[in-house]
Amino acid sequence: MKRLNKTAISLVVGCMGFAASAVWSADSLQDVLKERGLSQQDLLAAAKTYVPTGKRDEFVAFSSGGQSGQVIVYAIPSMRILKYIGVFTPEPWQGYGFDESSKKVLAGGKIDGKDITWGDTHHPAISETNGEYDGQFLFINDKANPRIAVIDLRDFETKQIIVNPIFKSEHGGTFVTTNTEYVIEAAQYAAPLENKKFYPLEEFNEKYRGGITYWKFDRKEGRIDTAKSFSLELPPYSQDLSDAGKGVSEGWSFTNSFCSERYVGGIEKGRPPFEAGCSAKDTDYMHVINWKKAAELVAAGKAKKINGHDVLMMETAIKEGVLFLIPEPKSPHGVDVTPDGKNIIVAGKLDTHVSVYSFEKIQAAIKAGKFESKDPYGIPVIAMKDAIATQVSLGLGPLHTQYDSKPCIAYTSLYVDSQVAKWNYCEGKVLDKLSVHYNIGHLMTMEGDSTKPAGKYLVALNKLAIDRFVPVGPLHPQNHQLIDISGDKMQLLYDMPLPLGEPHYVVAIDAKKLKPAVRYKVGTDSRTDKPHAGATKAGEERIVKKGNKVEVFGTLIRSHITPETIEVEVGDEVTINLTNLERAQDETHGFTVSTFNVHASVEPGKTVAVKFKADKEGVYPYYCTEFCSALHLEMQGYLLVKPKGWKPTKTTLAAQNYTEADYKATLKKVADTQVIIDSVVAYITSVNYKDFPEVVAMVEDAFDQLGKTKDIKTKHEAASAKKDWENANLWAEQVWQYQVKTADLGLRAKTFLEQNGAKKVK
Ligand code: K7E
Ligand code: CUA
Repeated sequence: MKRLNKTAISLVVGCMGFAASAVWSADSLQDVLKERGLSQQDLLAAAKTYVPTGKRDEFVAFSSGGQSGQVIVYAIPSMRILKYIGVFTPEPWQGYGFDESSKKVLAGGKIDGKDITWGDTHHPAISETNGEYDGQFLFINDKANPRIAVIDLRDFETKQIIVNPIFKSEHGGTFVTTNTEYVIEAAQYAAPLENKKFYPLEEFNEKYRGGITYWKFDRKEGRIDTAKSFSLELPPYSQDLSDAGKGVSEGWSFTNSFCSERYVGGIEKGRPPFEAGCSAKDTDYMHVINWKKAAELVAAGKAKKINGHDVLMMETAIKEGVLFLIPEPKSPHGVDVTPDGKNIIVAGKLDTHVSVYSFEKIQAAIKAGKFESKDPYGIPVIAMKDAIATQVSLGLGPLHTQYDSKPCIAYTSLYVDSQVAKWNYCEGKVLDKLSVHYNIGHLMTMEGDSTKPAGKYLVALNKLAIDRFVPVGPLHPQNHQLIDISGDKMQLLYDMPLPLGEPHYVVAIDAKKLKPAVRYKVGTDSRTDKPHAGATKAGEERIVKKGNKVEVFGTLIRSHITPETIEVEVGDEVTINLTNLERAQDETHGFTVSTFNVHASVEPGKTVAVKFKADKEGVYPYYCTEFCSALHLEMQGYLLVKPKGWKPTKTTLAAQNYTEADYKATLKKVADTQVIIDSVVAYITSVNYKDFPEVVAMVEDAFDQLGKTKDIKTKHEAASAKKDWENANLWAEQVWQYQVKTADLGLRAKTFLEQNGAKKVK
C-alpha cells in the first residue's frame, strides 16, 4: 500500500470505509473488569462465546421468525445474526416478493386466490439422512395459514410454499422422517376437512376433524411432491406437536393433542369458556401412527380424495391397524422421541411430570391386541400403564425436551418455573436446574432432535424478556439465552435479544455440514434452480419491443448496468431481465426503478426479472442498490416513459467542453494507477496465490476487467488524433474505471493472501 498516492487511496478504498479501531488505551484485564463491574464468571462466559474477527462459529442455528413469516439464521456460540430468510412474507433486501421468480414462490402460498402477507412460523426442521442432519434443506410451517415452505441450504433461499388442502390451521409441523421421506404437519384447531364447507358447532363431533399430513419430499428435485403426499383423518382433538420415530421406532410417528374433550366454548351463550372446557379431563391422547403402512395403503388406493388430496379415513386406518391412541397427562405439550428411538417423552404442561413412553411396550400392547378401550371414533386406546416406562416430576409447566450427546440425558423447559431441567430419562432422576429469563417455551441443544445430538450448548427460547435489555417500548424483544451444557452443571453464557417475531423453535447444525454455494452458474433462476429465460451474456444485451410489451435483456457488472437508458411509451408492459456477470465472491448488485415498487438482489451468476406497467409518463432513474464498488453510485440509468406519439425537438446532448489538458491529466491518472496495479500484481505472483481458490477467482476477474481497457484505449487514442477532446477524455476516464476495479480486486486479493499466510514462491 506504500506506493499508493493519495488520490488513488481515496478512490480505491474511499467508499469502503475505514474503521478506526477503538483501542482501549493501556487497560489491563483487571482494569476492564473493575471498570465494567464484571466478575470472573462473566469473563469466563464472555470468553466462551467470543469469536474473534476472522474466526467462525461452530454451529449455525435456524430460528423461526415467528409472526414475521421469516427464518432467522444465527451462529453459536457467538449468537451473531447472519441472515434473515424471507419465507412466507416479502423480504426487500433479497428482492423476495419484488422480482418475478420470488413472487411466484410467494404465490404458492396464496389461499383461496388471496395473498397472505404474514405467517405464524413455528417449527423449522433440517433435512435428515439416517436420522442425522445433512444440511441440505430446511422446512418450516405457518400455523395460522396452514402452509409449509422448503428452503434450499445451498443458497438459503425459499424455493416452495405449499398450502395444506384440508386444514384450517396447523401446529405439529415441520418434523421430518429419518431420511426426509416425509415432512410431517399436524392440524391444530379442528374444522371440516372440505374446503369452505359450513357446519354449526353443534355438529362438532360429527363434522369437524383433525388430521396429519405427510408431505412427500423429492430430494432430487428439492421440492415437496404434493401428488404423492397424503393425510390421515383424525378426531377433532386439537392435534399438537409431532415427532417422527427413529431407530427402532422408524416408520412410526407420534402426535399429541389437547382438548380431547372436544369442547367448543361459547361463554357468550352462558357456557364455561374454552380453557375450562378444554382441560377438564385428566388425560388427552397421544396419536401413534404407522406412517409407513399408511403410505402403502394410500398407494394401494385405499385413500379418499378430499379437495383433490389423498386422505386415509379413520375407518380404514383403524381397520388396517395403523392408528392407535394412548392417554397422556392433561393438556400436554412437547412430544420428543429419544435419539435411539426407544422412548417418546411427553411434557405435562399443566402437570409437573414428564412421561417417558416405551416404544417396545407400545408395540407389545399392539401385537397382543391389548387395549383398554376405544375412543368415540373406534380408535383402539392403549392403557397408559401399558405404555409408560417412567414418569418424572420436573417442576411447573414442562413443555419441550431435547437431548444431549451423553446417553440418557435430556433437558426440558419449565414454562411456569422459568427453568431448564437437566434430567436422566433412563434413571428417572433430576440432575440440575437453571433459571432462565423468563417463561421459556422451546429449548434446543445442538442437533438435539437428531439421532446424534452434539451436546455442548443449549439455547433457551424465552417468551418474556422483562428486565434483561434496555427498554424499547411495551413490546420487548424475545430473549434467546445460550447455556453451556458441557459440564455437570449448566452455565448461562449469553442473552441475545431477538427482535423479529416470536420465534417458537430453533434447530442448530454443525457449521461444517453446510456447503453453501459462492455463486450461481451464469444465468440461473435461483427460485427454480433452472436456466432463466431472460439470461443474457456480455455483449448480447438488447431491448425487444413487441406491441406494448418491452423486454430488456440486461447485465450487471461493476459499475455498470447495460442498458443505460430504456425508452418506452406510457402504458407499455416492461420486463427487465438482469444477469450478474460477476464471478467475484459477494459482488451482489441490487436493482430498482424509482417508484415502480420493484427490487432485485442479483448475486453473482443470478438472473432476475422485474416487471411492471409503465403507467405514468415521466423520467425514472434506475440504479444498483447494493454498495458494490467505489463507483456504485454511478451504477445508474434512466427509464424514459414517453407520451404516446412523442417526437423529439432536440437531437443532441449538451457538450462538456473538455480540453487537451483534461485529456492529458486523465492519461497521467491512468499511468499512476497502472503503477499500483503492477505492484499489486508483482506481490500476488510472488506468493503461492494459486493455492487459494478464492484468490484465483479474484485474480481472473481482475484481469478480465483490465482486459477491457485495450479496446477503449484504441477509442481514446482515435478521438485524440481527431482532437475530439471530449471523447478522448471520457474514453480515457473509462480506462481508469476498469483500472480502479482491477486495483480494488487486486488489493482485496493481496489482503486475503497476507491474512491467510501466503508464502513466497522461489
Ligand atoms: Cu411450544 Cu408452537 Cu412448538 Cu411455541 S410451540 S413454544
Ligand atoms: Cu452494483 Cu452498486
